[in-house]
Order: sequence, then C-alpha cells, then structure tokens
Amino acid sequence: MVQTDLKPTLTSLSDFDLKTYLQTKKELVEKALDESLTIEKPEKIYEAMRYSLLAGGKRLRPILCLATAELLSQNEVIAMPTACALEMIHTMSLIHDDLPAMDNDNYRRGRLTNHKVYGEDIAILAGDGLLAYAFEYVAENTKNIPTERIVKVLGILAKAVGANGLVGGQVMDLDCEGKSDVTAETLTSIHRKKTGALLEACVSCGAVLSGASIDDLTRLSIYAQNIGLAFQIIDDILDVTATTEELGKTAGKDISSQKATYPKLWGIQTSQTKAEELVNDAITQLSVYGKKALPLQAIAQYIVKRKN
Ligand code: GRG
Repeated sequence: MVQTDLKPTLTSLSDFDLKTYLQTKKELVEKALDESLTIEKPEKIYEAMRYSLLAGGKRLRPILCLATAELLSQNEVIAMPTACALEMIHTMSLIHDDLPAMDNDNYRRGRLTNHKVYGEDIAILAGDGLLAYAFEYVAENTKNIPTERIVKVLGILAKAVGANGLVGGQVMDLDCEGKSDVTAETLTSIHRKKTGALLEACVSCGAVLSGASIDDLTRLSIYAQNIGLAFQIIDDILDVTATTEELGKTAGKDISSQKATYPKLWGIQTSQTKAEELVNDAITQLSVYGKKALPLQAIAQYIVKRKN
C-alpha cells in the first residue's frame, strides 16, 4: 500500500513527542536564563532576582516564544533574548503576586516565596529589577534582526505588562475578591489581561521577530488568546483538585481568598469542557501550517492535560 503524507492532523498530533520537546526546550531556556543574570553589586538584589528566576517552573512562556519563531522562521536563536525577557516578566509578576499586599503566599515553585526569604522590601525591588532588566535584555541582546522589529517587540512587552495587561488584570482580580456576583464576562476580562496578555505576547513576539505577515499574526493571536483563557480555566480547576505538593504552591488558595473562579461559576466539568473547546479552536487555527505547527498544537493540548 502507498504511504500517504495526508494523515489527519490529529493523528500526527498524538504521535508528537511533546515530553521530549518540552524537556529539550526547557534545558535551553534554563541555560540562557542562568547566563542572562550574573551576580553583581549590590549582591543582595541580584541574589533575590536569581532566586526566583532560576526556581524552575514549566518555562511555558519562553517555550511558546521559541516555538513560534521556529514555526515561522526556523530560527529560534533570534528569539532567545525575548524568551528570557518573557520569563523575567512572568517571574516578577509571581514575586509581586505572592506579596502580603496581594495574594500573600508562602510557597511558589515548590520553595519559599521571595519575600519569605529576602523580606518584602527586597522582594518588591527584585520584581522591579527583573521587570526593568527584561527590556534592557531584549534591547541589548537581540541580534541580526531589523531594529523596527525589536522596537515592536519592546512595545508588545510593555503593553502586556501595563494597565491593559498584567497590572489591570491584577487590579480587577483584587477588586472581585469576596464578591459573589462576578459574571463570566468580567472573569474572562480579568484573565485575558492577567494571564492571557503575557501568553499572547509570547507568541506575538516570536512572530514579529520572525517577520510574520498580518495573516500569521492574526491567526497566532487567536491561537494564543484561546490557550491563554484555557490555561487560566485549568489553573482554577487545579487549585481545587490538585495538592500543594503537585502545584508547588498553596492549593485551595482561591477558595480561602474568596476569589471569583471558573469552577465556582460553571462547576468543574463544564469548566474543563470549555477549556477543551478553546484548545481545539486554537489547534484548528494553526492547521494551515501543516506539520510545522505540531509543537504549538501539542502545547495547546498539554495546557488542558497538565497536572501543575
Ligand atoms: C507587571 C508591574 C507588574 C505587576 C504585576 C502581581 C501582578 C501585577 C499580576 C499578577 C499576574 C499573575 C501572577 C497571573 C497569574 C498567571 C498564572 C496562571 C501563573 C502561573 O503560571 P505557570 O503555571 O507557573 O506557568 P510556572 O511556575 O510553571 O511558571
């Protein structure tokens, strides 16, 4: 029988070895992050920044950026400084999120939170230091790329961080604590900013660095918005169903902080179904790229299957 290349995408997707892919990319990212930030004076602040930046985590954001660059330009090296910057921004948001004035948590990524080790003053400054360094790192280390693409990337990062991104989402989230009448519309608006904006920036930055067309940018943005929301829905489910050991952070925190969550609004089963629908839509968006899109499609599937 003649072997055909036209196997349905989903068959190829189930054959894709995501575990090895994620492990390989994670090792590259860990090495780049380690090299990105060396200890200078005053040592205390560099140690605090490195403590959280090198504390592990899934490294999903840098991997999304690298995978997008690989898809469009077969060149992930050009995206590594931006991938590191995205992880610096994500890490700073976790440090600030864990502060007593915010979510007040003692554990993150399986170890004590930054302020528990270095004190609140240094934790705030470590977050600020990482945020500023993210932009410096992209500007100074992105090579062999037209300057206008680098400027565009810096703009995308700034937008994802600001009042229409992480900051705005966090403010809305804090405002909704203790309220029982939060609608699905409001919750989705919170998470599109708080979680989705940075995940979308990962994909958009990888695309812009690769010289993406408007059509590429549009379909990749839709992919990213869908996986961003699915990621948060699963995050809410795991907060109820997983243990502190599995999560590496305090489980059940959403209930004790009286947070508005998707399981509270829809129940666990409906929340899971909605996340799966979003991910299926995300996968379909990328079918135009054929097998080259398998890594991003497999990452989308992983988002609804993950256990931490
Ligand atoms: C950006 C100036 C500035 C301030 C930050 C605190 C804050 C404002 C925003 C909070 C953002 C936040 C913590 C969103 C939650 C996103 C989320 C679901 C994080 C968990 O991500 P994972 O599971 O974590 O990828 P790992 O540890 O694997 O990287």
